Amino acid sequence: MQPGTGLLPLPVELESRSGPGAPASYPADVAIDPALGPEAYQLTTDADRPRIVAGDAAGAFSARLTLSQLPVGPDGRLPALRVADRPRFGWRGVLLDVARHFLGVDDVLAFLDDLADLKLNRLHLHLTDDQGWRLQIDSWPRLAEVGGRSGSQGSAGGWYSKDDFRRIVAHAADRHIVVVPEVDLPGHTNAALVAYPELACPGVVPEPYEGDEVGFSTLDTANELVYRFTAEVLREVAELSPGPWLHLGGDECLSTPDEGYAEYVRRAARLVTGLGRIPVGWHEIGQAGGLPDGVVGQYWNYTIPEDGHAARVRSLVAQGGKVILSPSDVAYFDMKYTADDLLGQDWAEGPTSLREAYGWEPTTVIDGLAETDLLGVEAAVFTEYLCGLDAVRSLAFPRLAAFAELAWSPAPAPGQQRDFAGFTRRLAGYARRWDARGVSYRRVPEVDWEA
Ligand code: TNX
Repeated sequence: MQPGTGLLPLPVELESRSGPGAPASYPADVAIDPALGPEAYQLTTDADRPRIVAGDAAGAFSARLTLSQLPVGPDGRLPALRVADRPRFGWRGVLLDVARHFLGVDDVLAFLDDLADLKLNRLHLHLTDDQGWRLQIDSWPRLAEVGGRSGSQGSAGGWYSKDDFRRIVAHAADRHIVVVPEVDLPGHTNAALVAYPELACPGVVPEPYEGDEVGFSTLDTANELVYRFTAEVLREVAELSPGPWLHLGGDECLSTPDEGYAEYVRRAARLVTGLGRIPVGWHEIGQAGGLPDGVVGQYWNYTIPEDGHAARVRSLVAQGGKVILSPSDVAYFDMKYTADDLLGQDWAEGPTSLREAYGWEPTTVIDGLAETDLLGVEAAVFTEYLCGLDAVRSLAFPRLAAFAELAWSPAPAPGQQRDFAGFTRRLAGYARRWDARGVSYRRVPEVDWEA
């Protein structure tokens, strides 16, 4: 038993396949039965040796995780129980913004361990923005070498070599997490324009940027060189990314003319499908017609949409697209917890409490969508003001645990709410795992942490 925690040893102390967060070799009898469905599992602990039947390898991974999280009695024995479990949503994602404040590879690997322990399965890496470009691109080397030098608030910057990026992807894959790389285009491109001013509109002289404004930068969508740039960058990103999705951004292009925006997004999305990948973009891309079938839109406006936003999502679905929901008033964990906080933003309808992070219902956000239009949900941690892993974690946790439960568990019965009091009791127990691994989290007053 883990001393003092009342829990089984963490995966870190098991004979795990590849280090912390990978409970891959916890002793159990495992069988795969595809009839159970993707990610589903059954776990039975009434005999000497736990038994697992899983729909696939991801389900078996989740089963082992559940096993490693069971409380053991004073005699060191597991409780006898039978769990039949499956996730509500196949896409349970987190966006990590490494463009504003860069995070080194080891920090990203540690964050992946945090996500895996909550059965989250997508890491959306926001790799480029006005403040910095964070990935080596051989055909356009100044992107990293020059665009990688800057960061928010005068931070040092940095960038991932291709080997760095492969390490992140492999560590994620060992935990059944798919990395979704985002190259934010054609806006949010100031760092790229500093590296290659010929991609900017005539007369624009880009300078490194450390602030938190958005919408001021754009590639020149009337310049054919921009399309060659886009094709070469996306090709290299695809080569590094075995997952099915490539995120091309498309948000807040306030300086891009509407027609140029629509043409650019259409062409960039086609480039992605030409690389054998599924294009993902922020929900604004729905305003461009002619998007490829199966395109994915990520919704970032509020749980009660402002004018025009829901229409773009519906337009995307009408073109054969699917939706990921990231309502910023409940799932952006770079927001403050309370108005008194010093750290965090508040533009998304004010602070976001743990209760708000837990209490929303995905199917009611955009009128006219069926649950089958939803690929899933994603939380976000943007980092204009978050420097380093501890800051990211203390804004993400415990809200990300609330999000993970909402992403995994069945919808509450009609007219019912999720049981917040029950969640906070379970959370107090779960937090011992964060304590044991030294993960920073906010001890919000809604939870009795000593219970
Ligand atoms: C909005 S929501 C952004 C990001 C910022 C974030 C800060 C969206 C698609 N873009 O550029 O970093 O707010 O909370």
